[in-house]
Amino acid sequence: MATLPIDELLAAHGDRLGPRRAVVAARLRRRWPEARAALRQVYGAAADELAAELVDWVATCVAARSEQLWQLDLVREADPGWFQRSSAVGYVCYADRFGGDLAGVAQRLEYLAELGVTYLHLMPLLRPRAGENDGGYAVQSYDEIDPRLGTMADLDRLTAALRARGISLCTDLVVNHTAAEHDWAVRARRGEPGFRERYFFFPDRTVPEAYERTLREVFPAFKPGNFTWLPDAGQWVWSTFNEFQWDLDYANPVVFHEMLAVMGRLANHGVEVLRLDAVPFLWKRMGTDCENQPEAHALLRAFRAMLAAAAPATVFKAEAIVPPDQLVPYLGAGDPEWHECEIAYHNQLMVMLWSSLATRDAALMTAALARMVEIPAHAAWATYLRCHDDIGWAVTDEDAASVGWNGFQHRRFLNDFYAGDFPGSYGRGALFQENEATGDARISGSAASLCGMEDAIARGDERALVLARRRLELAYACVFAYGGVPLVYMGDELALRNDRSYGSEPALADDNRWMHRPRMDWDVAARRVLPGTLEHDVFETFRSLAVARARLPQLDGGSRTVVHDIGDRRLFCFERTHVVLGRCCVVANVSEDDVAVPIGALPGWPDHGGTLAHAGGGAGMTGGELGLPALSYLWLTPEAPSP
Ligand code: OTU
Repeated sequence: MATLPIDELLAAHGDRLGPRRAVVAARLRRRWPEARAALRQVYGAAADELAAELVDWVATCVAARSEQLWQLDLVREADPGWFQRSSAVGYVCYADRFGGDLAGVAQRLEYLAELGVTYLHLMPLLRPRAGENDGGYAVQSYDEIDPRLGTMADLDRLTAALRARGISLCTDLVVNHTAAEHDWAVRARRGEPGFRERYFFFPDRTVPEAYERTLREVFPAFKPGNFTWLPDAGQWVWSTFNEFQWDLDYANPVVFHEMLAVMGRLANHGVEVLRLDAVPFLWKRMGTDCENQPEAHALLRAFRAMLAAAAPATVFKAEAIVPPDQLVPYLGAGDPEWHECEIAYHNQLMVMLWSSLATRDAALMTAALARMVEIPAHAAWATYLRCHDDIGWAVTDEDAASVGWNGFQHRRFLNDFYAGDFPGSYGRGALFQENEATGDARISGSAASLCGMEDAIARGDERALVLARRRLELAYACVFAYGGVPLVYMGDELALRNDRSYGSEPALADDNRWMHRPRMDWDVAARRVLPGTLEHDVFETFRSLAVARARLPQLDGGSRTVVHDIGDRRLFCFERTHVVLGRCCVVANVSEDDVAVPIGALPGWPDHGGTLAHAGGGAGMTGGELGLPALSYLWLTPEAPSP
C-alpha cells in the first residue's frame, strides 16, 4: 500500500460523485497519509485492507451529502478556524428539558439569539435503551432519534433552521460503548458469530481480575468494578460505566468502520460538532489504567482524517476529563502537531475556577494553568463552568504542593466546601459517587447553588446574594475570555438553582447529577425582561459578556493564552495575544477584599493602562491603578483611552 490508487478507486464510483469527484480526490490525497499512519499504528497489516473500504465509504458519504452541506464543506475548508471566532457562544441543554422535543427546540431559537448563541449542544439525541440510560449515554440505536424527541426528519429540519441563523449543532456520539440492548450487544450475548468480537467477553474472572489491578472505578456507587456477569451467556463483559453500557473493542476494524459510518450519517443530517464521549477509554492495555493509550489517540486521528475527507464541515470535540498533561494531546499538541480533535473541554480551567472561589485565592489556578502546554493554533478549548456531569477535583498533588498545599486535603476541602459541610460555606451541592475505600468523591449541583445563591436566598441575605452573583459573573467572565468556545450551561443564564425533583423519578433517583439538569422554567425565563429581578440582572450579564467578547477579535480561539503571576494571590491574570488580532488582558479578584494594583504589575502592559473593554463587580481604572472590589474583574486592551 505504498500509494493508494485514489483516482482508480474513485473511478469505480462512476458518476455518483459528479463534479464533486475532483475535490474528494484532492481531500483524500491530503488526508490519506495521516489516516494510514494512524490505522497502521492500531491495526498493523490489517490496515491495508481497510484502506480501499474506507475510500469507498468516503465516496458513499459524499454522494449522499446534500448540496447545502456540500457548500458548507467548501466554506469551512476555506475558513478552518470558523469555530474559534470571538463571536462564538455555546449553549448546552437537554432537548426535552429546554424545548420539549426537537420541534420545540426549533421554536426557541429567538431565545438563543438573545444570548448570541452560535453553537448549540443538545445532549444525547439518539435512541437510548428503555428505563435507566445514564442520561442517554446508553445508546440502543445510532440510526434513530430518541422517539420522545422526534425523528431524523425533525433533526434535518432543526439543523437547517439552526444553520439559517448561523448556529452550529453539536451532539453527543457515544463511541466508547453501546447499550446492552444495542443490536450488536444482543447478538453478542447470544453468541452469534462476528458479534462477540465487537465487545470484550471473558469466560471467567482470570483476565478481568488481571485488568482490575490497575483500573479505576468511574461509578463505584452504581457498579463496583469494570466488568458485568451475564448469567445467560456465562460470560463477563467489560463495562467501564454502568452494567448496561458495554465497552466496544476497537481492536476489531469492523467497529472502527461502523462508528465512522455513524459519524458520516450524523454529519449528513447536519450535525456540525460531534462530542465524542469518553474518548480516553477507547483502548485497553493490560497493566495500565486503560485510559489515554496511544492507540486511543491513533483511532481519533484516523476518524479525524477520514471524516475530514467526507464531511469537513463537521469537527470533533473530545470529552476527556483527565489531568492536564493527558488532556492536551487530544487537541493534537505534540512535536510535530497533528490533527485529532478540534475542540476539547478545558476541565482544568473549570476546576480551578471553583477552587479559587472556595479558597479566595488564585495561586493554585495561576500555577496549574501557567504550566499547561500550549495547544495548536488550529484547535480550541471548550471553556465552561458547569456541565451535566459532576465536578471531579482534578488538582494534581504537584500543583497543590507548588503553592504549599496538600493535594488530598485540598480535594477533600473542595468536596466539603461545595457540599455545604465546611463551616461558613455558601455551597449547596451534594457529593457524587463517594468512595469510602479511597476517600474520593465528586460534586453535583447547579452553578448558581454552588456560587451561594441558593444559600443567600434561603437566608434572605442580600449582601451574600450580591457576592454570589458576582462569583457567577466573574467565573463566566473568565470562561468567555480564556480562549475557545465558551459554553453556557442551560439555566446558568437565569441563575437556576438546584432542582431536587429527580428524587421522585425512579429512573433518575439514584443519580444526583440530575439536580443540576433542570427543566427550563419559561415563566422564570420570562422575568429576564423585568428590570430589578435576579433573572433580568443575570441574563443581562451573560448578554453583555457575549457582546463584549464579539467586539474583541483578540479573544479568537487562535490567540495564545498566557497566564501571569502578578504577585497577589487574590488576583488571577491572563492575557490573550495574537500577532495580528492584538492583545487583551484580564484581571479578576477572586477574594472578597477590595484590591488595588498598579498598572505596572501587568507584564509588558502600556503605562497608560489601555482601554477598559469590559468589567464587572465595579472594577475600574484610575490614575495608573486598577481598582478591583470583591469578586470583580476587568478586560483591558492596550490602546490608549480616547480623551
Ligand atoms: C461521560 O462522562 C458523560 O459525560 C457522562 O454523562 C456519562 O455518564 C459517561 O461518559 C458514560 O457515557 O466519567 O463522570 O474522561 O470522565 O467520559 C463522568 C472521560 C465520566 C470521563 C467521562 C465520563
